[in-house]
Amino acid sequence: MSPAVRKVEASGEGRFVCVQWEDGSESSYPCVWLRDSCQCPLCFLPSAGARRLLLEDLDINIAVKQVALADSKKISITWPDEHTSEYEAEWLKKRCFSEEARAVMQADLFLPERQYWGSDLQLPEIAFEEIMYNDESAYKWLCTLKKVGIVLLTGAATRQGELIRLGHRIGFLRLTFYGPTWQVQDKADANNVAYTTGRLCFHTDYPVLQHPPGVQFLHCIKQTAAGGESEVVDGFHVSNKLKKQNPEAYQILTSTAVDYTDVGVDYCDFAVHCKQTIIDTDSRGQAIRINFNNATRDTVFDIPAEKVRPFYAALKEFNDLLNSAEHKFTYKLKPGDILTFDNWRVLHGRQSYPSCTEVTRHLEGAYADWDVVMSRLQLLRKRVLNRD
Ligand code: OGA
Ligand code: NM2
Ligand code: ZN
Ligand code: ZN
Repeated sequence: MSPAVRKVEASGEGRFVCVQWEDGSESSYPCVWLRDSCQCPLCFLPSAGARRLLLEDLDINIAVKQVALADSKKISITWPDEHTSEYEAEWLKKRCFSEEARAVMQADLFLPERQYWGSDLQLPEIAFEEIMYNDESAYKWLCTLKKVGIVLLTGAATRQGELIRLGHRIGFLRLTFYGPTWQVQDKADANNVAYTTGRLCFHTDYPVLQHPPGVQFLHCIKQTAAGGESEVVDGFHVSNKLKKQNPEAYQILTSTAVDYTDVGVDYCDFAVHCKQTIIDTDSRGQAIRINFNNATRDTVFDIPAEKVRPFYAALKEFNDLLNSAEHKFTYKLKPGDILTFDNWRVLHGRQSYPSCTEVTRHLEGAYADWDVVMSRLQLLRKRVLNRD
């Protein structure tokens, strides 16, 4: 049921339009925003869903000349220059400026709900072919990926190329210097510590990039008999714990810019440098991205000498929390498994495994950006929930 308007009037010397709804509630809209949001073909290009009106042509002191109820589902405004605008009731209701209404809209757009986890994680699992051909399954996959940060896809073919298919399913993959997809296996003269048989301690991939990949896919094609287990930990959950346990350490990790470096040749030659805080936070102090790979952390360290040891102490404390039995979850990938996870939130690692002349373990990896994943998630949601 779409909302109906009972009454509409100008208020605040014509600088606001006040809508009284049939259910008795009220919404107040600033005139400058109403004029800016005019949906007429002069001000708005429907084929692009975008504003044509130029900021140069917007008077920020504008007031309404006249406001009227076109019908119970539409209001119309005449502006001082005789331009007229119409607004649908439902469109207005969604854009109500009350704190509650804004929170509902923001939750719809950004799906901020998080489910924190520790060693008790019940690793969410969906069949790979299900998400490839069924929209409801694909929707469930991406919702869970956003909320929990990790989903295991099972039953993929044990050959290279399945992640390319997965990339087409969401839109496209993120190309990096390691190629469109990359092969994690023991390599001679490895250009990355991941391409050895060594243990990888908890890390996020690619903090040396200014915009590290948001989502990571690891497809197990071949698994070694001994070792090679995967470990994952909820970096946001652990960040909250650190903040409580040692606010000073948290403050250091959220404010110290750490240098990262990666130099070599792969898809093409590269020499990349970047500064990142280990824990990125939003304006409310919430962790929103972990940027930590001990392997690519530069020996160049651009902080005063007396701050160095306190930084290491803070990083050690974070690393200890990540590795605590309470927080980490261990799983050995089987051939055909594709681990999909939030590379901004979940830190991952692997146990070492014996080196051998033949390849005993082979994962194919790929990245996607959250922009692409969230876009697919929104489109699937509209289709599955049958909304437009
Ligand atoms: C990597 C990585 C995990 C593994 O390649 O960055 O973390 O299990 N690999 O080999
Ligand atoms: N690989 C796996 O930060 C990193 O170096 C992550 C990237 C080589 C594509 C590893
Ligand atoms: Zn207009
Ligand atoms: Zn990695």
